[in-house]
Amino acid sequence: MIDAPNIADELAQSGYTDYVGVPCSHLSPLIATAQSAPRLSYIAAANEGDAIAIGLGAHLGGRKTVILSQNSGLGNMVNPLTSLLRPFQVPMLLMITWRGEPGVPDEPQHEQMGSITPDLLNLLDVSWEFLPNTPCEALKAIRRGCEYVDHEQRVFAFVIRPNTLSGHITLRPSRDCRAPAVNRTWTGTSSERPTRIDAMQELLSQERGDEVYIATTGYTGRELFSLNDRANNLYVVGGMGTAASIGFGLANARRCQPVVVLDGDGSLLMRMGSLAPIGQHGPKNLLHVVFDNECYASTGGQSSSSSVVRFDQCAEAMNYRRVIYVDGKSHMAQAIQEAKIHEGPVLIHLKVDSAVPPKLPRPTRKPFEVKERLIRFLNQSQANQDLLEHKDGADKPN
Ligand SMILES: Cc1ncc(C[n+]2csc(CCOP(=O)(O)OP(=O)(O)O)c2C)c(N)n1
Repeated sequence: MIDAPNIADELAQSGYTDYVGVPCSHLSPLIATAQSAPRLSYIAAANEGDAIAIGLGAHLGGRKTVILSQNSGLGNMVNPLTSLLRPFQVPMLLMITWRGEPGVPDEPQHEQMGSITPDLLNLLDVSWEFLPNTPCEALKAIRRGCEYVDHEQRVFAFVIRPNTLSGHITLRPSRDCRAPAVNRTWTGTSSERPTRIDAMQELLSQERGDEVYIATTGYTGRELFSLNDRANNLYVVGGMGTAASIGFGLANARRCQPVVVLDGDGSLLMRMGSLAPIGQHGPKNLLHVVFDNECYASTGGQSSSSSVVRFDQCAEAMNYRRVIYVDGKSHMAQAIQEAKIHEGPVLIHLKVDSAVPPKLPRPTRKPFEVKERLIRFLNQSQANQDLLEHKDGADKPN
């Protein structure tokens, strides 16, 4: 067996100090290590697909993330792996425990996934190897895996057999406090709902100028592109429902960078659980805008189930700091202004008309080019901020 703190030390030497995932009992020693060591961090994602999206957001902010998952969670990762990490060319390290290995007695629910795990990783074109269970070999393997991720800028997975990891398991109770949210409701009549592009225009007209916009799949991203294609935009063309987690990963990695998530009702309903880690970690720099047109406009306008959903109340229940509901054109500008000036996480649930401009263009740059452009923007804005802080410090009398 290998001592989990030794694995964490080796990973830290390659720059991996952040862990995100969903537990497997066989990962407990590593999760306990990540939770207790001062220089490490652990985020409990609601599902493994969201963990990948949080890792992508952190990557935008210059951090390296280890994704922890049981092989059952591979099913939850398939969409973000294929339609998010691949088109955006995002490097990432996965540690996946192997339940249901053929020939090893295990529970019936692990049998099928256990038997296809290596083939599934191959099919997904994810390079992988078993984590050896002798310390010296394991540490060498960790170094190899990290080098692969760095050099190839691709995903690499370690498959971990049960009882490979050891260590003290002190489970830490969560001591997060629930902050009472401020809840505001502005209602008009549904006949005066703005279109999403009008609402987006209002949002952009009130910007500071340094915000990053993460726009969800389909027409939302295309509308943002048509309004203003800039380096601070990310069009989440795949991985439907992951925009909030990507925004959270970035906001968490860059605490001074304002991040605005442009979400849709269909997208958020697909991954509602993603609100919980946002509420738990409470990034102050995150504004989550949900444009609710009560349908899947991008695929032809089929109705969604959001006509009965109050996303603001869901976010309040998930510990967002401020939630705002607005229905009607007349209050929109004021509601957006309120959302923008308060500390996050703020969620604004904006009821919009489902009309979409005709012949909406699609982003002309490839997803990875948009991502690289955004990373350059973020690095520049960090450099400007560092310069400003340095100047401020230099201006202060001794
Ligand atoms: C996992 C997944 N399922 C389905 C689709 C097809 N699809 C693309 S955009 C979209 C609708 C998104 O709905 P919403 O967020 O409400 O935005 P709207 O279409 O109304 O602009 C769907 C279903 C997809 N891309 N990925």
